Amino acid sequence: MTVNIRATRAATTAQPLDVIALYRTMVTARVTNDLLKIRKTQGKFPFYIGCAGHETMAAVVAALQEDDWLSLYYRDLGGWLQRTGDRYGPIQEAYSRTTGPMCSGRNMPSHYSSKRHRILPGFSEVAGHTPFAGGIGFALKQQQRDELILCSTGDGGAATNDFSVLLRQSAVHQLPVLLVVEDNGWAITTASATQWAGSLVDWAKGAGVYAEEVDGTDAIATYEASSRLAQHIRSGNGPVLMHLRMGLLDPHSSSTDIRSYRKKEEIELTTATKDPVKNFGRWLVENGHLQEGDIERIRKEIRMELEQIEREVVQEPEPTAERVLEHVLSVPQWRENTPRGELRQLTMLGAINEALVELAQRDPDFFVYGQDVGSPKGGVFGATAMLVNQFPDRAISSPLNEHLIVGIVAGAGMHDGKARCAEIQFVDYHQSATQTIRLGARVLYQSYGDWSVPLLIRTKSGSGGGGPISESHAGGGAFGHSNAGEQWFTSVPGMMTICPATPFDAKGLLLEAARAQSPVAFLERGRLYRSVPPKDSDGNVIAAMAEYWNVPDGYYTLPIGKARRLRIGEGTVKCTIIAWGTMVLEACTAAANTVKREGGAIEIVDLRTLAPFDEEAVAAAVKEANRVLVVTEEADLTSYGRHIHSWIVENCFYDLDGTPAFISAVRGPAAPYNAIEETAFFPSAITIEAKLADLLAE
Ligand SMILES: Cc1ncc(C[n+]2csc(CCOP(=O)(O)OP(=O)(O)O)c2C)c(N)n1
Repeated sequence: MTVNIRATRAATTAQPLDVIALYRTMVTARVTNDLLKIRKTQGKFPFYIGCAGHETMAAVVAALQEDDWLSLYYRDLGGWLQRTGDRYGPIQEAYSRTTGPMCSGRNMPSHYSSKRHRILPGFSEVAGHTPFAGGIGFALKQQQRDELILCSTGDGGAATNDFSVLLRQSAVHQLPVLLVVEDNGWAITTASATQWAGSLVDWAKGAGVYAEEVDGTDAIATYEASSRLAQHIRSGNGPVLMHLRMGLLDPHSSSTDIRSYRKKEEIELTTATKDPVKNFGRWLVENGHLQEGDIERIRKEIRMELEQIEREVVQEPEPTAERVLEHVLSVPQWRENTPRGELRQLTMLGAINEALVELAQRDPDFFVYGQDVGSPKGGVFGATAMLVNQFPDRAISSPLNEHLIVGIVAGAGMHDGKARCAEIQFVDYHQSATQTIRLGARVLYQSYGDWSVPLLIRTKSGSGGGGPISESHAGGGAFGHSNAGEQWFTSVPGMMTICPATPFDAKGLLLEAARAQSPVAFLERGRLYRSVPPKDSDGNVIAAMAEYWNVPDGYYTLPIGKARRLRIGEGTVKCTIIAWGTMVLEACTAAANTVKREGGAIEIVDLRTLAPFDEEAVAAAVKEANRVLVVTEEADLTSYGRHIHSWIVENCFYDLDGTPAFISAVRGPAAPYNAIEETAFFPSAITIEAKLADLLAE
């Protein structure tokens, strides 16, 4: 039955609403909740977290358009049902069946997600989804769409850094975002008074986001407010926060005993006054839309339907063990191409500048987002200077918040499946964004291939502040500006890590990385930004490397996951050095000096892609040389370099005639600023040459 809501309350722009359909959806949510709660108790599956008290989210979603986006949290079964009409999905996920539309049985129940229905993946990390929602909002605004995104979390979720990031993203860029805080008074056992000081509405308004408190136990009031607030956003008035006051009718989850932390009287009062399904049923009867007897009849009907659905679902297949590694990572299929453009000698910075302009030329939606990137200087290192010059609106300066940057770029990528570029000034500072990066990398696996997060993160890493490698020391990057960084990204499943050593590779790999569907960390070494080809100690340029300073004009790509094998000297290969980034240049110098003195050849395997690395090339090089040295500029702790070293020990042991050697930075927290101490911190051509001498003498 359709009711013109305008007639029920004054001064609202709400559309006519089918109140009976909405009621049935809310009852379906409650009955599903009650059924699954019991099944968990009966030991049918290990965990359940419910929606009882939060069914009004169906009314919030009902007030939106079908093409609006949703980013829901685990209490939003009502929102799921209202958007999708799918009653099977929640039961399939509870029983972890492959048919589950959210995670194909891979995640706990109640992690709502559906690309088809524009529902972003939910995470167990409370409010972890919220920075991604800001990115969707950013893309919607960039593309001047009439759509908005609803993003919900609990009162505990409102206290997270992630939610503060969403608030700031929304406020600073005036994004079309409806932030909903579903305040049921509890975050497990902690009362909401602990989550924020004063008023949530005032907090949001102080940040520049219009906010209202709404009675979330009243479906009609919630629908009306949602309609009006959605209209506010759609009219270009910026984001809105809706503080929805509700009650939690069940314990936190199937793992929590409600009586252990809540008083009997409070539970009874909540049940009597804050049950939105009961309240809505009463309203429907009082207003003549239903008879008293309809309430129980509808509940029973729905219960029978759900039990039938459950009988079908338990017959559906469970995942097989064989699929456990499916949808971990999506590496772009490289299309062979021959660079045809004119060759020019460029620095790595020049090559990166060109790649970003190429990307902007080829895709009107591509942008670079990060601190200072939109200034005429083109970011602190000048990597976006050409972009600013040629496409000023595609180099967008951000607030000083790396978490915020990653959320915007990741969410914008999820919007249409195309990577944009986040610039993080120094890799050390990506750390506030770690959770968002890890979650982004997990999405493909978690959603069993439904969602992916194309996200290209460029960042200056390793020694050096951008000066030429020919400088006598590593550049004085010191604490906060010289971490290598690979140890942070290569340990994230679902992520690629690239670290070029030459301008030619930097351009070709950056262009390929922008095609990826999984997140990519693109590590740009500060000492390589303006480097020249390496030389031996007599000042002779090493020809095998020098050619990679010649960069073709125009578009070309290089394959991700392929190393380059460089041979220095002639004759038998005495040793192979596995390196990447700056250490490739240092290794070239060390190798050139060594073969000049001792004859023969030394091979350098420039990994170029660190994850997934080229196992074939490493194994072949070790097999040929029978001696290996791994060089990394990471500190000597658990590191990516140690991983490569251990892989060689495990997989190439019988090809080795000597101890597999390893050189890294020392086991210190970060490179000191003073040149003498800094030089002692990092490996260099000198330390590599000394190690080679030991190795060849073995
Ligand atoms: C980042 C993070 N910290 C802690 C937890 C453990 N945890 C799970 S739910 C929850 C409470 C969330 O409370 P709230 O946001 O108010 O939502 P509610 O469950 O009350 O609806 C906590 C602390 C988690 N999952 N994620």
